[in-house]
Amino acid sequence: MSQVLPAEGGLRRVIGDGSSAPDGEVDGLGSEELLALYRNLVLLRTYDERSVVYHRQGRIGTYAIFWDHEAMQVGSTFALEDHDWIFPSYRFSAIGLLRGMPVSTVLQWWRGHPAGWWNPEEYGVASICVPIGTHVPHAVGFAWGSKLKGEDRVAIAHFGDGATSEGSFHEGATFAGVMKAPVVLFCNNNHWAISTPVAEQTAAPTFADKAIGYGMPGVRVDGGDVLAVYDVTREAVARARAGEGPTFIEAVTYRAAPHATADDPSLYVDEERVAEARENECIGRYERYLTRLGVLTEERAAEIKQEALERMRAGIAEAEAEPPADVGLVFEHAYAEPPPGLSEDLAELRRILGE
Ligand SMILES: Cc1ncc(C[n+]2csc(CCOP(=O)(O)OP(=O)(O)O)c2C)c(N)n1
Ligand SMILES: [Mg+2]
Repeated sequence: MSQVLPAEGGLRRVIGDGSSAPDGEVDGLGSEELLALYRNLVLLRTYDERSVVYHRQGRIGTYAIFWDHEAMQVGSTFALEDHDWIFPSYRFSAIGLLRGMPVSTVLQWWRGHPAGWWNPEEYGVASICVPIGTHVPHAVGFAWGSKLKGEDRVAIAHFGDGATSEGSFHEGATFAGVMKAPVVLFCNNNHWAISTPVAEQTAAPTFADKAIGYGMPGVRVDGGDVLAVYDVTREAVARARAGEGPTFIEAVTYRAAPHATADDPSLYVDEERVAEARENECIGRYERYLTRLGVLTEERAAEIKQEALERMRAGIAEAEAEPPADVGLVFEHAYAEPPPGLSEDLAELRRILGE
């Protein structure tokens, strides 16, 4: 097995461009696995594109778009065992679909319906984390705890470039290094934290350079190359499982969509780089790779896209068929001993809602 190199300058890449950059390959992936990766990429892309439409139709709330971030989610999840745990940020909200979570569950999360919260043990996927970086110590603590219990589990935490400026990231990474926790710190460097560019986020040459300060290897990978992401994550997971401790992965991409449905990036984004990123988006690249390999035909690709679309249609129908949640839930579980007046507030709310 190859070694993860500390803070490589260049990006790991497997998929070529069909001309001057040659295609590589990854050990252990036959055509069935290569197609499974493709199916998962398409599922996430379809989820994302439909969600933007559902948002515009008023059927889900504000939504954090992950267009062209699919390769990072699919490649890294494919490198895990089923009993390993994933700690996602809001950017990777639908990563549970790769673990068999129903589409309707994730849609309900974005609809603010309690049915959008799942039991993490069921899928090995923790709750979607909205506060930036606070799930990094959770993932590290989970991994360290698993190690103490003699379990064979690895945890992976997904966060953005901006999250590396947070205290939670620092605390989690410090702890992971010192305790040799079996964790993978997966940083999606999409060059933006809403409108803050990476140059204002750190003075370090790369985010992977930060790893050395925590005593762990840092590796940089092309975040749009699903096979390279799989490969680096697989190495990091093997390292963690072998008791050698954490790895920091910097997966590099350029955010080609707004931060979320409430954002207007035309005020700050570099349009030329967006155009370049859209041209080179991760699914098209992988489709062309599979076609060169003779693994994918146009008909097969069309069938896979149709299947994903049908899953989404069924998912939104299922979500919308669910009765609205009881507003009383907002008041429950907040206090062990509810303060006086809370029951009056609930009664007032019920009156306003005509219940
Ligand atoms: C603790 C905290 N501070 C601020 C915010 C507001 N906020 C939401 S997304 C975001 C940017 C995060 O950027 P990055 O970590 O690069 O992740 P990306 O959105 O690019 O995936 C900020 C500052 C928040 N959610 N939590
Ligand atoms: Mg970012």
